[in-house]
Amino acid sequence: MTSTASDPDCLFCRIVAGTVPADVVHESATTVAFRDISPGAPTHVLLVPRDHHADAASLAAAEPARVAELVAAAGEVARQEGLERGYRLVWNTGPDAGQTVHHVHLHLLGGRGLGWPPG
Ligand code: DGP
Repeated sequence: MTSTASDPDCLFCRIVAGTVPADVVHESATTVAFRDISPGAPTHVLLVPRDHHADAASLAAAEPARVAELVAAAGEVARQEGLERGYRLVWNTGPDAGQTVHHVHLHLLGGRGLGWPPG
């Protein structure tokens, strides 16, 4: 499944619906942002569209404005979190990138110096 309003078997659709708890830090009509359960940095937030899309390219093809909304929301969360020194945005896509949840999510990482290239 690549695109549908909601997939009852999808973990992040369930977080969006509120049936799985999460530490939500930002919400809009189209976007939800919540803390990663296994943080890789002092700030590690996942930003997702409310509608189910498998990955960033699928979202960009179906609803390009949502991509910009996620990036703008990440900027708001970064301000909220005091990340004046910078932050990293990551879209893991597919198995080689380690994508484990197939509802597109933008990782926002910050709060420490981040190495490059990532592992
Ligand atoms: P990725 O590897 O890019 O698919 O990232 C999936 C992220 O989702 C990973 O960093 C851990 C996070 N995650 C997995 N299960 C849960 C959960 O139940 N709640 C929250 N808040 N995050 C989760």
